[in-house]
Amino acid sequence: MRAPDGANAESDRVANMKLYASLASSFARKIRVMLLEKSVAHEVQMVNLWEPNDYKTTNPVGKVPALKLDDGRVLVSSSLIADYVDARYPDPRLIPADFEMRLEVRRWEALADGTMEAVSASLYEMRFHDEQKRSQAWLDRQRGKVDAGFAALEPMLGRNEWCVGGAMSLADITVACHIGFIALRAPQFFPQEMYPALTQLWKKMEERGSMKRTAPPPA
Ligand SMILES: N[C@@H](CCC(=O)N[C@@H](CS)C(=O)NCC(=O)O)C(=O)O
Repeated sequence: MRAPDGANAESDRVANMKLYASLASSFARKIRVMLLEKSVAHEVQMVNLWEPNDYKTTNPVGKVPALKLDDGRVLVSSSLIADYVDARYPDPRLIPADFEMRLEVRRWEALADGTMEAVSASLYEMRFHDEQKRSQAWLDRQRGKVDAGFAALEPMLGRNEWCVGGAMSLADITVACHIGFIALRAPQFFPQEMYPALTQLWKKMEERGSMKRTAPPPA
């Protein structure tokens, strides 16, 4: 399925690149939101990760997102793609140029991505193993990472309006995309009452047009 994800304003910049995503992926949503915030026109190809397909010819590790550049190279990993998108289309900057601020944004992103990866590991265990074959030790290990991840992020945000500095950045986008997925598909991993600051940021972010246009469908 193809969807014109970015193009609805005359001012949209034209780019010959193709983003591989899935409707539910919060890692892909990070990039979709970035491109929309920057009004960069682009093509999106939705990949059904759970049906047989030839997607490995594009991304050998079979994950979304991937970004095919106009010279044919394919970038994999949302963090690398985010770097590329922000450097190539710096208006508005979502990864600050200042070294310390940049480090903070990347620190937030890595912690939020790592927390989401532990949620994913649990969901894959439940998807691929019947109840009798599931490893409770594995599920407990992942749950410990999720709880510690959110417990670390909550005080980092505290009473601040944004994760880093005085403006929205990739950090806010990453946190909101991952919480958005978890709240919809696996709310047991994010008890909202335990994380009021993150919950408030996520809800504020969901009001943005870029987030509304990329909201994941219910399971
Ligand atoms: N570290 C990767 C994680 C991407 C990821 O885990 N994507 C999931 C969808 S949310 C995926 O493609 N899963 C399919 C698989 O692992 O086979 C990134 O930041 O892009």
